Amino acid sequence: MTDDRLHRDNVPVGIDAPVMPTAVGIVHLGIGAFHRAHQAVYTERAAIATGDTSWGILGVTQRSATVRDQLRPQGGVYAVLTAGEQESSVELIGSVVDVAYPAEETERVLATLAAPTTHVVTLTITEKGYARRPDGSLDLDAVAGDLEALRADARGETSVRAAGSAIGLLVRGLAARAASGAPITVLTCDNMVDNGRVLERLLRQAADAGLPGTEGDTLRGFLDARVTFPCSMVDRIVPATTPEQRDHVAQALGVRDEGLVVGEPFAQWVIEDRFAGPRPAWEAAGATLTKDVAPFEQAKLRLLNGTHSLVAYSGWLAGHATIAAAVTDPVIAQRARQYLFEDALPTLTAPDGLDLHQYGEQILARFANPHTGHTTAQVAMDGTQKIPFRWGGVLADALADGREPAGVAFGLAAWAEFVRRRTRSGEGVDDPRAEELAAVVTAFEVPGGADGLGDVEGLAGAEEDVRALLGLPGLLPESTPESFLDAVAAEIGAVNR
Ligand code: CS2
Repeated sequence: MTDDRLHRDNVPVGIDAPVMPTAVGIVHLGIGAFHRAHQAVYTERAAIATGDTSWGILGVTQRSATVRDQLRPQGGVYAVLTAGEQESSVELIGSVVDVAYPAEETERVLATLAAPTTHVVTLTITEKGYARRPDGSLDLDAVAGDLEALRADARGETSVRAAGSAIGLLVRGLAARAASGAPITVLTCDNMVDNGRVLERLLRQAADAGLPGTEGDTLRGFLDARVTFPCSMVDRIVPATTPEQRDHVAQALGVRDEGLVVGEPFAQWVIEDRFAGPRPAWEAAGATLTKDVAPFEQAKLRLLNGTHSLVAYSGWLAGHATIAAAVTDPVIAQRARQYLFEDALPTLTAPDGLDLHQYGEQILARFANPHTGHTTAQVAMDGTQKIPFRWGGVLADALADGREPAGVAFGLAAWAEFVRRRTRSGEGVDDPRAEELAAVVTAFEVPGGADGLGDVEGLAGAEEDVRALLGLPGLLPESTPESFLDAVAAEIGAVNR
């Protein structure tokens, strides 16, 4: 096995050389695997198609330095392994120029956000990165340190404080840019309904709370006149890269790539055409620019992500490690179809030119691709953040239409059972509201457990736990009737086969 590291100056022969950007035009907040397998690839291909190399990306990590430490020694270059049903391929991506870790490099990120050569900020910070309270407003406690830093920046304090959140970093970067007033587009690529509007609202709340009164006039005026927040829908299945995949690609390339990402062959990007200034020609790489993203976004969130979550929770409970194994389990496949075609699809208006039935079938086929290795545990993360966007709208619309969606009930029972089991076994769940979830679950004493946590695998007390979990503020629409909660409780047996 080779120890030689992939680098801009060490590109293996027999593979297309990556693009060498000549400037940084984009700052990307939240450089995880998804960005590297999606927007960075579109940016690379747009540069190849047009010859315009001025759209290099400065990637910004969130809480850890891992991606910086993977990519900086490689000059930003990494490989994408596309894992198809029939064949796989590897390509090199050079659009990421460097990666910054805010805990150590906030000053550099702020300066790049303010630089006149930067025209676009993109974000993939996941649902929880938006620091929303259950009612959707900005969690001011979560960004308090950043708002303090915003005031310190405004006072011209010379030592720059490290940013503690993406929203905080962004509001400070925009405040720094407001001085020159150069227009900028802030383009969120996270899986949320009306993602651009959500981000704009939170950002304005941060600005108002951080710089109230006349102190904030310049920033507010800048936001009103020079900054846009388009919505966008992104799609590509991108699992966490495994050490085996890294070894496999090292063997194929003859150099080691610590920044390798893996994705399925399918990719889609639909962007609201509302830019404040210049942008890359992403359409040259296959992106769709449109006036109205909402129908695409709704179809994707409700059909793809909603089904994904159902398959993940019920699959995990049935002992399936991967989405591909779960979705080919006949019981789960049947409930996934019920949710997709009977619950979610009738709530949607098809975007122009899209056949929703075909789209639904294609989604199920994509999930069944065993080569991506996407795990049920990965998709099961952060349920409290995802459920309102994926199932909430389907549930509200179906109820308004006089239907109680049986697939949503099954999905919710599977989520609640997943939380109950993982909490009672002591493993816990990966969710920003995990403590709240645990408090709800352990509030009920369950007989039968020597450890005091109760009978984990059995169903004693399950109904109390499940009903209490569904009552979590912000999880289900206000209009949810008691009879639907009964329907969810009635599925507990089915998710525990
Ligand atoms: C998944 C998404 O992890 C999840 O919750 O549903 O990451 C999904 O793979 C992507 O949105 C596909 O575009």
